[in-house]
Amino acid sequence: MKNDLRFPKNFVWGVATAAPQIEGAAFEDGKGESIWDRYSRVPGKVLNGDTLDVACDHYHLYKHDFALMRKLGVKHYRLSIAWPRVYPNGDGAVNPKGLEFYSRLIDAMLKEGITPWVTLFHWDLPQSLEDRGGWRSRVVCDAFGPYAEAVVKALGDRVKNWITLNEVFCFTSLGYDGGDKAPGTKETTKVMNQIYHHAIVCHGLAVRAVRQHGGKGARVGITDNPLCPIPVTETPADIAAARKVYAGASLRLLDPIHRGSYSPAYLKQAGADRPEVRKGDFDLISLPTDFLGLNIYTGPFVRAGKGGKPETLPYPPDFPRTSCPWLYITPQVLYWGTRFAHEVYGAKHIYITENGCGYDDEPLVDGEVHDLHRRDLVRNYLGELHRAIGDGVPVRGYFLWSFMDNYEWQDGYTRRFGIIHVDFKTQKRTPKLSAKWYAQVMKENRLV
Ligand code: PNW
Repeated sequence: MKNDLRFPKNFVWGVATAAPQIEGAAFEDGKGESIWDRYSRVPGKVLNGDTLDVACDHYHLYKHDFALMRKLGVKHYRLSIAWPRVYPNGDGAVNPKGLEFYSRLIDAMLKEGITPWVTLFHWDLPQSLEDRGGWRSRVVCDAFGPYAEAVVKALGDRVKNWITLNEVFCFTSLGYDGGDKAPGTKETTKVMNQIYHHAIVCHGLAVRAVRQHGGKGARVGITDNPLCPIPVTETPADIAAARKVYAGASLRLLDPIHRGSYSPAYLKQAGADRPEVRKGDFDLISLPTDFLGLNIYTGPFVRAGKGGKPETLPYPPDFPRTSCPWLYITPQVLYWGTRFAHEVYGAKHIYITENGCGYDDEPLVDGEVHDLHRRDLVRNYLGELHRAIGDGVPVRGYFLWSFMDNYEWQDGYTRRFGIIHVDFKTQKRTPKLSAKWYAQVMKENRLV
């Protein structure tokens, strides 16, 4: 076919999940309490009071889940390690059973021919650390370094792809700045800047751990979810305006990681609220990485206003969205989000580590789920990713969020992001139509 939407040879196709959202077994085999275990029990915080206690029971069903992945032709799987399973209190004594579980998990995955992509932190901070200041305090960095080292040492012989942190914005701003994620507090600007600083120090500690203990062929990067503005019109003026908004929104994260210091623009903006930086912090923060992971779901529209000044337009009330109020359907975000990362930060190996959509009612119809909305959304987004690659943006892979319906944080089990349907009463898994479609995409390496 002439206009075949084929992807590059060796393009990495995968699916993604995170430990707290699928594992369950929240207090089994010595696992400690996480801030989400605590937060989910605060009345009114999570829809229906859903907890992470059982989730998809992946802790017990993982072999079954990997067999299902193999059946769909999944070759790459992004998962996360639960910090409180490895260190129940965040630091102190390691829990051997936690490490043993992940060792078994990796073996089972490899047996099915699936390559692991392991995220060291996907939001489930040990509650004990939160009780001692959490991300506000340097105590998190002191604990995260040894945790990252312990995990890389235990699994580094088999795991070669490491992701340091998942979506700093979500576990910092949405957790500590009046948002709807754990621990659900509201801090000052100064504290927020310090929290971001601790996060990027932890990123550096994880990079160092992989370099020191990851063995041959180990690769490491962060997964960020930067604000990804879309130019209203693809003209130089609107593109420049959108790029400006993009760079301005990344001053606390991608910018210092890539430039090795805080920019004058950031320091001016922060003023007296600038974070305390210790000697050597930026040596860690700016350690070279091998790839950049991006979670991209949605983005605002920007145009050049008066004098070229960027203007972010509000979405009109009827702009199409998924069941998640924040997830406006904007396929072009995959084009601009990857292109700006390449242009602004020189990212040379980009992976979309998450993209997908959440819907509420996805009933089984004769043993199937006809999630044509998901199939349509993912196909349109992938078309824009294909366009980016065609324009020379170095995108190397794509992980669909999520392999299966799971615990969608404050939305509990109501919101379904999976391409596999999960009946949370029986734990039965049913591939949705989108799973069958995506299996074909992975197999043929093109949009079908
Ligand atoms: C990501 N926003 O979260 C997370 O990495 C996943 O754990 C999560 O299940 C998935 O996306 C779906 O929500 C996000 O408000 C949460 O823009 C919120 C936002 C973006 C990503």
